[in-house]
Amino acid sequence: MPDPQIPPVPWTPTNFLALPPEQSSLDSAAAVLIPVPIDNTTSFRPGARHGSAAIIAASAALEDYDLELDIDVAELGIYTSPPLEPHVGDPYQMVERVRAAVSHYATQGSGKLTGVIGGDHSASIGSAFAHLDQRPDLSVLYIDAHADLRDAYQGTAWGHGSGARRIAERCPISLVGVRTLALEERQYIDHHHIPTAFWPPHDQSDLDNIISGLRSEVYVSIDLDVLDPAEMPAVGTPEPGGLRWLELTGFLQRVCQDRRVVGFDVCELAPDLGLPAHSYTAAKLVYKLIAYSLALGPR
Ligand SMILES: [Mn+2]
Repeated sequence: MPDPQIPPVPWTPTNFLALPPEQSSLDSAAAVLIPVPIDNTTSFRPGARHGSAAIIAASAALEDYDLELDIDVAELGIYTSPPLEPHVGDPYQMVERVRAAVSHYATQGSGKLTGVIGGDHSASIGSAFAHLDQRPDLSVLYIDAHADLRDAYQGTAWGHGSGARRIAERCPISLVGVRTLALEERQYIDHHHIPTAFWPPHDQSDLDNIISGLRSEVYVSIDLDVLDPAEMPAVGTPEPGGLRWLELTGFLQRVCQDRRVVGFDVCELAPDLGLPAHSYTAAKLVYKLIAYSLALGPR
């Protein structure tokens, strides 16, 4: 029996959004987050291995109440898994490790929205594959400053420069935000008719066409470098001329209203390359994606 003379100790939970057990247990959660602290395939500036921990730490400062949607996001229930152990011997083994972790939670019928917090963007491959294993009719929406369509880069076919290519070999993929790419990638887009909204878009219809081309169930992969470096410099490969925060969240809101988002990843935060505000921005993007998917979308 607790001693009524001793007040309960107010521990701060260390999960996403610092939720108490009743809002963060796996049973009660509508969303699952899996931290994947890897950056061994990063090609320019490393540091994304610290991204997931920084996002979870920053998320403690987010308000549970979301003004835009007028809902309490904590009430949705969010379970944060322990961080996945990196495999640094072979990038393909890491893909398989992410695939196994996501499959563990995203089983058919669980109904839970399953998200990966990177880590470098190679985490998207295993995560998307896990969903595709169970939902072969999925579309993948790949939001990134880069096309990630190289067949291989720096000696591996399973690194962060080839994520969209590996996914495109298995299912329809649409790209948004691309503003730099190799000739090989440009030719792949043209030859395979990959729907792509380059940035800046020609007009609003570019994004309308991306959404209308998506199947009813969608996996969303976000490389934070799609944002303009003015708002998100804490990434390994910053690229000028990107989306602003309101452009990205406005687009995601439309996607989540029109399609059933079943899984996602948010990758490439390298917190030591930016300010605390940038980790907070990344945490808020994860929060918005969960809220839009669960509160707005068909489920
Ligand atoms: Mn990128």
